[in-house]
Parts: sequence; C-alpha cells; structure tokens
Amino acid sequence: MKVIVATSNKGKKEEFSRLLKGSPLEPVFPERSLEVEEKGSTYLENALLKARAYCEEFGLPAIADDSGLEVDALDGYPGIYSSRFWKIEYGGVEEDGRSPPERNLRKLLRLLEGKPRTARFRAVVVLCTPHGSLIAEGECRGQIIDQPRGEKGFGYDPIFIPEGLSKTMAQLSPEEKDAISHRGRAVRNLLKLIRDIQPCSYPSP
Ligand code: ITT
Repeated sequence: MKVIVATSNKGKKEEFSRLLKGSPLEPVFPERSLEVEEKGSTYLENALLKARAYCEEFGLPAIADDSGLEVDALDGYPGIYSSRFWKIEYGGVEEDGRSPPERNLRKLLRLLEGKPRTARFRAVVVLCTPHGSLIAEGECRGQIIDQPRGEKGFGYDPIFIPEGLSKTMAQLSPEEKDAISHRGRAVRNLLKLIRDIQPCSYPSP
C-alpha cells in the first residue's frame, strides 16, 4: 500500500524511508510539504493533524509522527515544543545560534546547567486512512551531555546518549539509530499492529 510521508523534516523522511523498507507500506514523498499548524496539546493530536492534512490533500493514506525530547529536570520540556523550543516563553527566547536546531541545543544546555541529565525521546506515529487511523508509540531513554558530539542524525541527536551506549545518537550509524530510536520502535510497533490485524476478515456490510 502506498503511503504519503507527512513531514517536512529531512531527517525524519530519511528515517521513514529506511524503517518502511521491506514492509507492506511503500513510502511516497510529496513534492511539496504542507504547512500544518501544530495546535494540539499532545503528540497524538499533532500527529493526527499532520497525517489527516496530507491524507486529504494527496488522496492517499498518510503516515506522520509527532515527537520530542522530554527532560526530567525540565518537567518534560521541550516535549511537544521540541522543534521550536528556542522561541517559546519557557526558559526565555534563545537568540544565540545560527539556526533553530542550534538555538534549541543552546537553550537546553543553558537550562540544564547543574541539573540532572536524564531524558527520553518519544514518538507517536499515526497511519491515517479515509476509514480511520492506527496509532503506535515508541520511546528511547538516555542522558543529555554538555558538548555536542557527532554529525549524523538531526535535532537533539548530538547531545543525547541512549541508555547503555557511550556514543551520542549523532555518532551512531543510521541502522544503529533505527534499532533503538523512539521512531524506530514506534514504526515497528505500527507494522506489528498491521500484521496482527491483517488476518481478521469481516463480513462485508
Ligand atoms: P514535521 O512536523 O514536519 O514532521 P518537525 O521537525 O517540526 O517536522 P515535530 O513537530 O514532531 O517535527 O518536532 C519534533 C522535534 O523533536 C524535531 O524537530 C527535533 O527537534 C526533535 N526530535 C524528534 N525526533 C528526533 C530525533 O530522532 N533526533 C533528534 N531530535 C529529534
């Protein structure tokens, strides 16, 4: 089944493409991305908003994720605000840094000075079809470090060390990241859900 990948984030596009390889879902990348206002107050609401918007616009089932980094010492922030953390009121607007991802990192490290470092990435993945939606989740626990390390991945990857490892997410190969990441886990859970419900056959209405 062809599915539109409902994201404008280049890093997520690459991950979805790898994670769906060999699965019943064939990713299709639209030529233009949609501006979807993330006005929900949960990952699930925002993932549904994105997936529904793409599904309606392109007339195909759509897969989206809403994800974020939750830091224990910051009461779960940046959470659903992860992509725009630098400019939200919590912790003050960060003007230092050349790009939004760099500003996000600087702000997080500033707020975490002298604080405990435990955190988790979370992802809620939604597959939206005209008949309804399937939802799956994944998380990856770890620690925030002081100095960014590594060039791979995106977002907060250079300052996040997954539990049990000594490298940051940005130092892992794409396959190593997929094996333990929140998005990898969420997509595999979604694929299990599809596999588990496939054998059911319902009488036609
Ligand atoms: P779309 O809404 O178009 O998918 P986005 O980047 O705005 O792109 P989100 O609203 O879900 O997506 O925000 C997720 C943010 O959380 C993302 O921009 C990163 O800052 C962070 N994040 C999520 N997954 C991550 C990962 O695997 N590695 C590093 N940072 C991640």
